[in-house]
Order: sequence, then C-alpha cells, then structure tokens
Amino acid sequence: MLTRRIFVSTAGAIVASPAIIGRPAAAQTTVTLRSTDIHPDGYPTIDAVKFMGQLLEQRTSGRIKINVFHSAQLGQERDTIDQTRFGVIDMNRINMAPFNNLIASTNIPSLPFIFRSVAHMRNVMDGAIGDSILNDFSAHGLVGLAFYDSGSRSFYNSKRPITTPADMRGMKIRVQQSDMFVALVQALGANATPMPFGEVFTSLQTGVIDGAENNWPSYESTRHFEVAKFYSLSEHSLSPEVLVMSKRSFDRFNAADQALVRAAAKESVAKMRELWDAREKASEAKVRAGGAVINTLEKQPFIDAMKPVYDRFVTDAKMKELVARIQALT
Ligand code: BDP
Repeated sequence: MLTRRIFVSTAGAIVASPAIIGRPAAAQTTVTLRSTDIHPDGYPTIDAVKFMGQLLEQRTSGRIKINVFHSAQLGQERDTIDQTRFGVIDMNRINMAPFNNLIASTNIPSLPFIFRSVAHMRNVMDGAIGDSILNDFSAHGLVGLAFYDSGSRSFYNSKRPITTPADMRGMKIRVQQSDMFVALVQALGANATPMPFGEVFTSLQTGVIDGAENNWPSYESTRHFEVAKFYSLSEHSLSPEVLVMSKRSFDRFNAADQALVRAAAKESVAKMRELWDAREKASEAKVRAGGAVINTLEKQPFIDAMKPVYDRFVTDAKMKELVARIQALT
C-alpha cells in the first residue's frame, strides 16, 4: 500500500493530501513501501531490501522509503503472493518456488542440478535469461525487480545420513508449495509434504515429517538443525530468491521514480551477495558447532533419479530453449 499522506484518486493517480495542497506535490509526497519477508531480522534478504530502501531514501531526499516486515508478519510466502498482486503489500522478497505453479518459467532456475556452480547461476540470472524470467511476472500483476542468491539447497532429516537416493525411500520430506519440488522429492522415492516454512520446525519436532531441504542459513536461522541433525550435501537446487513489486504500487510512480526503484533494486544485489557469502560461512560453522552431522555424497545417482522432473516440467519450446541456453552458458 502506498500509504502516508497520499490519497489515491479513483483513477489510481497519486494526489497530494489537503495538508500539502498549494505546495508542489512531487516534492512533498512521502511514500513508504511495505515489503514482506518470512526471514528474521538480520537475515541477508532483509538487510538487502533495507539497503535498497536507504538508497531510495537518499536519492529522493526521503520521498520514497521501504519498511521491511520480517519474520512472516504479513503472512507465509504463498499467502503473500495474491496480496502483492492486489497491492495490499507493495514489495515481496520471496523464493522462486512458490511461483512455480503460477509462472511456468520460474520453474527453470529451481530445477534440480540446472546450475553447475554459484558463478554459473549468477551469470544466468544477471543476464538475458534472468531478465526474460523477470518480465514474465508482469502478466501476473507483478514487476520483477531483481534476483537474490539463495545458496544451494540440501536434504536434512532426523533419521540418518543420506548418501544414495535409496536412503530416502519412504521418508517424509517437507517441500515448498511447488509441484516441481513435490516431483523432485518423489523422484527419489520419498514422500513429499508441501507446507509453509513457518510450520516446519514443529513438524520436524513432532515427527509429522522426517526431513526437509534448505540452504545453510535457513537450516541455521530456523534451528531446524536442532531437530533434524543429519545434513547431507546433495546441493540439488539453487532456486534463487526474487524481489517483486506489486504492479499497482509500481504504476503509481512516475517514470523517473520507477527507474529509481529498478536501479536501487539491482544495486542491492551486490550488497546481498556480500552479506550472503559471509552468512553462509557463519551458518555452516554454527550448525557444525551445534551438533549437526554433515556428509557429502556422490551426486550422479541423484542427478539420474531426478531426470524425469525435466521431462515433466520442461515441456514447451520456450522452456526447452531456456534450459538449453542455460546449459550452454559458462
Ligand atoms: C529459504 C528461502 C525462503 C523459502 C524457504 C522455504 O529463502 O524464501 O521460503 O527457503 O523453504 O531458503 O520455504
């Protein structure tokens, strides 16, 4: 919501409040964008969006600000998507996975083993392929602003170390609310349980599920390592984070302010990566010290087992072309 001292006319245009009528509206109108994130304060995604807010505040002499609501104060990820589309929430830092069922191309960077390395992922997401996926948000009432890193996701559970797909047979594994992630886990012979992030700790603790999959910082910040100590380095998905804005909120800005918003979002990516790289190391050290049992594994059997996921989700010509272009890129 573009709030504070702004009235939105029925035509949707921003007009100055009576208190400031008589002064130049553009110089006086303050816009505070509400941005949502499920992570706790201090997580790299939160600090990156705050950094973007500082850039905007400086560049507009305080006219545009961002208020980041952390810790799922505005809801769990999938629930916040519609609120963002309708403009109840202005900005959303969210993983690609909850968009997978809504926007076909968002499946691509979430696919198992699509990226060879973090450098490969950054190269793809920073270039033309990333831009084309960001553009696909516009048909859904959203403006794709930027991608953030999310490290690599690995399986963890409360039962035993996983070294081969057979170790996962029959395990109940929580996944994000994405059919592609359900299929990915099923391909390994495990039972996939889609559920919101905020319910995972209790579900692990009570044995409703045996495990889940995530990167080091989320495994650590959620304290999942305390209730599911076997972390097996499958590194099967680098599904990035995305920063989107409600098209309704974005369209209320004039072209110059829209350009400022886009530029500040892009500039926050480098900041995020710096924070992310440091946090990954710190989180890994923390879970190791906290008693997590970490093992490496041979990836090829997992790559082979997950092949059917490509057959099912990379179906049309556009998706096939994107996958081929990603694989061809260094
Ligand atoms: C984290 C992502 C977050 C996802 C969460 C999850 O940063 O956006 O919602 O995983 O597994 O790594 O739900």
